[in-house]
Amino acid sequence: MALRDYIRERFFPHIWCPGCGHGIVLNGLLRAIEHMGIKKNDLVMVSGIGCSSRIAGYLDFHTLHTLHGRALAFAAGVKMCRPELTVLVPMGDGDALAIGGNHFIHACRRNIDMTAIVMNNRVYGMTGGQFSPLSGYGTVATTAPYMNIDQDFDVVEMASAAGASFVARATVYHVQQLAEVIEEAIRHKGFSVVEVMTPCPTYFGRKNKEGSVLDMMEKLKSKTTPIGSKAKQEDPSLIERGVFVKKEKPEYCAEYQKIIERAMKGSG
Ligand SMILES: Cc1ncc(C[n+]2csc(CCOP(=O)(O)OP(=O)(O)O)c2C)c(N)n1
Ligand code: SF4
Repeated sequence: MALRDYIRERFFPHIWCPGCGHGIVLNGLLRAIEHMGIKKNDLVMVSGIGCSSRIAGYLDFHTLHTLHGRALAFAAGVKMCRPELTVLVPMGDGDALAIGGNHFIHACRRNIDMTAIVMNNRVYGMTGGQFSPLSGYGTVATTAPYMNIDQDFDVVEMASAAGASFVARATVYHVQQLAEVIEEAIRHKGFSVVEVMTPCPTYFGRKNKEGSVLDMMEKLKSKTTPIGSKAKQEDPSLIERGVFVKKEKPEYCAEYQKIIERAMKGSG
């Protein structure tokens, strides 16, 4: 199947601003799906609301465009009913960790076999640049014109601590690795989280004087490094990318099936 066959061309042109990284995530996702040869009917993409969540609308799978922050709850319902399907959840950082924070930590804890792609642009893009739990202390946003005093979450640490069995970080600068890590996440049996660092030049970039889109992309290159690199030892401020957690853990749907079988036998 060609990449084009997975796209709903009738919904184009897309809504994203020039330089937005979300299109690169869409590209990485499609390359991973195409490489794995997943059939359109075997994949369900569930999203909430946000610029990032629009990905679900542009792709020709079974898609649910649900409520802001609630995508993982809907996705869990789909997966529990049809565990044989691949379930992917593209999310914004606000969607995943502000309004959806509770769903996020419990999805990690339960280890349901689905993949959450958290597009971290450190801002609420769709609604006009409010700060998110990922913006970070000292940044500026439309709702923090003098300075944001909220500390940020680290998505990787949070997902790992909450129990996700696959946790990774990628960037939209490193496109090849992005597709590879998404594929590894989809193949993993359990709840997978991939944080993707991606620019919102329109709100985060402009407000925080990050320069042009190219400057923002350059920063993704120069401020990140592979896990455990020598560069990290020399400069601890670098952000690591790669796979942080990959472990075997009972998967929720499989465990639930065992309970159904026990109940059918009538044994307590
Ligand atoms: C229940 C609810 N609350 C608030 C909103 C408004 N809203 C829509 S998208 C959004 C934030 C989007 O930010 P993020 O999830 O980080 O994605 P981005 O647009 O940056 O990709 C908000 C607050 C909504 N649609 N529904
Ligand atoms: S507002 Fe930001 S996140 Fe939304 S499309 Fe524009 S650049 Fe992308």
